[in-house]
Amino acid sequence: MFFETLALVAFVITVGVLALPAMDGLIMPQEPDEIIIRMYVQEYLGFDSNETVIKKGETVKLVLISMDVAHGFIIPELGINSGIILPGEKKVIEFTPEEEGEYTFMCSVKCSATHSLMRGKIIVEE
Ligand SMILES: [Cu+2]
Repeated sequence: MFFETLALVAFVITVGVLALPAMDGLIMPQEPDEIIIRMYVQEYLGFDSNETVIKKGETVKLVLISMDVAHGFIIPELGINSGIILPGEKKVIEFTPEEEGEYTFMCSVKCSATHSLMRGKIIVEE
């Protein structure tokens, strides 16, 4: 009986130790980092966060908010396009950068006379 109990205890501990790393992901899922970018007409501010450094291979959530008029958010090189974001609206785009580099983002809606100056960049580092 003693040895059966001992074997059972050893079994339970082994299973527990093996299962722990897997359990960790279940109990505390890794939430991607959020990058909040507010958009205003260029005459006022443009993108409030116009340069962001992120890590290659790590998923991020871009939280895009139009603060005044309708805007859009595109990163042509990454094929990212929010579509129109209406005043006060928020859109979330989740993506995982696969390549290092500097990616220009810009507004895709002609929102003011200086719309074409509305730009920023995301830098993807190793
Ligand atoms: Cu614009």
